[in-house]
Parts: sequence; C-alpha cells; structure tokens
Amino acid sequence: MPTLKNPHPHFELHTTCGSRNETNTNDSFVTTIKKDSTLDAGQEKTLKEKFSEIIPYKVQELQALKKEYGNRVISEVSVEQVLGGMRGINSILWDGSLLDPIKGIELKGYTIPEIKQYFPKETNSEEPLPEALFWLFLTGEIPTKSEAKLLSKELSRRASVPDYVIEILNRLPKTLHPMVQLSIAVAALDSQSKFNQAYSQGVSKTNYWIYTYEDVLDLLAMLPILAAKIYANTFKDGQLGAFDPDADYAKNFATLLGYDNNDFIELMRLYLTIHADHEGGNVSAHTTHLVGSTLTSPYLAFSAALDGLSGPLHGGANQEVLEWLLNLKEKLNGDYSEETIEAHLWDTLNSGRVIPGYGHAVLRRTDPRYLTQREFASKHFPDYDLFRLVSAVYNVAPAVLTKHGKSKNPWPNVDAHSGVLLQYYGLTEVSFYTVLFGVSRAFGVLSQLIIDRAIGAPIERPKSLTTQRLKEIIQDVPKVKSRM
Ligand code: HAX
Repeated sequence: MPTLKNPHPHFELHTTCGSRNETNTNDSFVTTIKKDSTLDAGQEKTLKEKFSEIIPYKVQELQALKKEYGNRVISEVSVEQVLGGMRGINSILWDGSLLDPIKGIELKGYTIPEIKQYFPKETNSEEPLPEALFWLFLTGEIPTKSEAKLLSKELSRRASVPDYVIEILNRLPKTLHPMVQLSIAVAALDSQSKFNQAYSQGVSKTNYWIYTYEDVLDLLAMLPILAAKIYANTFKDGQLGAFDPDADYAKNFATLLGYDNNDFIELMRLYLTIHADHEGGNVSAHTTHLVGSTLTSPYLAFSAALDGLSGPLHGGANQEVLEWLLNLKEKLNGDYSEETIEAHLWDTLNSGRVIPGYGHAVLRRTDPRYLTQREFASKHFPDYDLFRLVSAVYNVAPAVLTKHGKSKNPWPNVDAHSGVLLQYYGLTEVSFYTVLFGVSRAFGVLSQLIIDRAIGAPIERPKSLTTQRLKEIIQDVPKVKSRM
C-alpha cells in the first residue's frame, strides 16, 4: 500500500506516539507552534480544509493497523468487569484525549496546564479559547491566534436559532430542568440537519463527514443561544443578553447570559475548555459515539449525550456539589474546623449517600481540572467564603473517604469546584450548572463524531450475556488478576 504524506505530522504524533510529555519539551513541538505563527492571514486554510487533508492519512493509518495488527489482543474481559460497569476494557477508539489515572486528562497529548500555556489568547486574557481546542481536536495542531479567530468568526456567522425552536423553549414550563430543556431543543434541531438531508439524497459514505461537520459547527454555534435562552426563560425575564459577531465564543456566551464582567468571561473561557473532553468511555462521550454510530444526526446523538450528562453520577454532580455545600455551610454556621467538617462528611456517608464531587472511575489523584479551577479562585477571590469552605472540605474529605474504604479514588473531580466559581460571579441558579458543562462537552464529543464519520466507524454492537450464559462460560475460562 503506498504511504500518503501526512500534511499534519503533529496529528500523527498524538494519535500514535503515546504520552505528550515525551515530546512537549522538545524542539519539534516548539517549531510546530513557531512555524504556524509565521503564516500570513491570507495563506491560512480553514479548519475544514485542514481536516480534509488529514482524512486520507487517518483512514490509511487505521486500515494499516487493522490489516497488520487486527488479530492482536489488547484487552481481556473478566466477570467482575461485566458486572462492574465495564471498567478498564480497551474497546473504543477516541482520538481527542487520553486519561491517565495519575496525571489526569491529556487533550490531544496536552495537559491542562500546557493547554493554558500554549493556546492563543484574546488581548488582555490569560485563559484558553474553547474554539482553539476544537481546532486542536480535528487537526492535532494548536491554532495560531488568527486561525482561532477565523473559527470564532465562523461560529458567530452560524449563530442563529430557528424560530420554532425558540418557540418550543418558550412553551416549556419553568419547572422543567434546564438540562431537559436543552436536550429537547437540541433534538428539535434535527429537522435542520444537513447530514440527514444529504443522506436521504444518497450521498457517498466518504462524504458523510462533510455534512456532519456542517451540522456540528451549526450546533456549536447555536448552543450558547439555546443555553442562554433557557437561562433567561427559567430564571430571568426571557431576554437574551448582547452578542458581538467579532467576539470569541466564550465571551459571547457570557454576554448572552447577561454577564459582561471580564473575570466571568475569563472563567467561561477556562470552563468551556476544561470540560470539553475526558476520553471516550464516560457516559456523555460514549453516548454520542454510540448513538452517532447509527448515522443519526449529530443533533440527536448530542441530545442523547446531554441526557446522560445530566445524571448526578456524571455532569449532574456539579449541581449536587453546590446543593450539598450550601447545606453544609448553613449547618456549619461559620465553623470550618476539620472536626466539624469531618463529622458532616460522615453524616453524608452514613446516610448511604456519596460525597458529591469526589471519586472517579479512572482518576486516582486530584483532578487537574479541579486544580486549575482552584488556581482561578485563589487568584480572583482567595477570601470568598464558599471557596474557603471548598478548600476546607478538600483538606478533610480524602482522608475520610479513604477511611470509609469504598471509593477507589478519594480525591476531588472537576465537579467539586466549578459551582463555587459560578456562585461568586452571581450565577447562583444551581440547576443550570450542568447546561454549562453540556455546552463545553459538545466541543470534544462532536469533534470525535466528525472523525468517526470521516473514518467510516461502524455501528456499535457489543455482545451481551444472560446470567445463565455467563455462568456457563465461566466454567471453561482461567482466572486472571483483578482488573477493577
Ligand atoms: N462518596 C462515597 N462513596 C463513593 C464515592 C464518593 N464520592 N465514590 C465512590 N464511592 C463508592 C461507590 O458508590 C461504590 O460503592 P458500592 O461498592 O457500594 O457500589 C464504591 O465506592 C466503589 O466505587 P468506585 O469504583 O471507586 O467508583 P465508580 O467508578 O463506581 O464510580 C463515581 C465513580 C464518579 C460515579 C463515584 O466516585 C461517585 O459516585 N462520585 C460522586 C459523584 C460524582 O462526583 N460524580 C462526578 C464524576 C466526574 C464526572 O463524571 N463528571 O462529569
């Protein structure tokens, strides 16, 4: 088979060579960024053009893998894994990110601090842009500032929601949870799908990605309007805030919500970046991949993902954390001593509930996304009472959970901190918090959906077993070391 010349070697680096840390300090990485920065605006290719150049290379890479190594075994499945939520089974191809239990998430090989350091920034800003992350997911390259700007403008250009969807939102009861409202609105956009239209006209399989790309960009562009409309309808007077076609995505999202405070805009840039992707096995990512594998529209695949994200064990935990913290604050009455907090943690555990925001299916240390939010709070409002409480819980909860002896990971995850940041800036409506997570998650899971369509990913269909069949099978197989 002839080897194609990959126009974006950085893409290869992160999909095939493992840890970013082996490469991020070397010269080739720096050279890649410098080289990109010298491009003239007139020479720039759009994201779609860049991605289309990568596809043949990517397809060939996977075909070669399948041909040469198709029969290599990379995972075995134990009974405890079947009964234990399929933890640790290597079975999903997901190029956007890889989760290390200790180091945390690597987005296309970059850790969260690296993303913060190397990403292009708006003037007077220190935070990364989520649209730059979308670019990175699809190309493997950090965009230049002008490339990121190009994408911001394209998203602004597409930011228009059909009247019937706004009408649907206006008719929903305020008592309906904001995540359900968002899921309904995104599903209702299905009739706008360019992918559906092209599919019904018999478009070739090799071009599926083009229409998926169009739908995904439209959806990303519409999400801030949908989310802000839900916020305005449910908690305010129904009016949307300002939208500036020349502003970046997160700034527009903040102002649409009615927040023009520069620090809040900075928070949104950070928030939308760090919640975007966390490997392919988590419920929202896997759902997009699974539902999308049926060739449904990106709208329906993402609507389903939002339904999964809303659960309290997943993205819904950010709402639970805040409710739990506010309740704790009231009970503590200003006494943030370790003994009192410890007693309250035991109350929660002894009543059979989980400590929300703590634990993780894969992570075995404090989530770097927690740490970066902690850093943001330390910088912007070190003396804020609720931040002091979150810090006090952080000092005590890991030891309590370790003593409790159930959770495999006693450390905080991303959801343990996000709500406190929002509270500080006055976004106090906790049932809205997972909507923000959902807007961010779209960047990761929908970029992978474009890749799935570009590489012709098959419909997912793992094998299930009855209990009876499981009992029959285990008679004939050897024992292995625990994989959980
Ligand atoms: N408090 C109390 N008990 C906990 C716990 C916590 N924070 N985390 C885990 N456990 C318990 C589990 O409920 C489980 O108990 P049982 O054996 O009685 O079923 C036991 O410890 C083993 O669980 P685990 O293997 O350590 O964790 P899982 O992979 O099964 O679950 C969860 C991972 C994140 C769902 C879990 O840690 C949890 O419920 N945490 C609190 C909710 C939360 O913060 N969710 C957000 C996670 C991040 C995320 O997805 N964000 O979107």
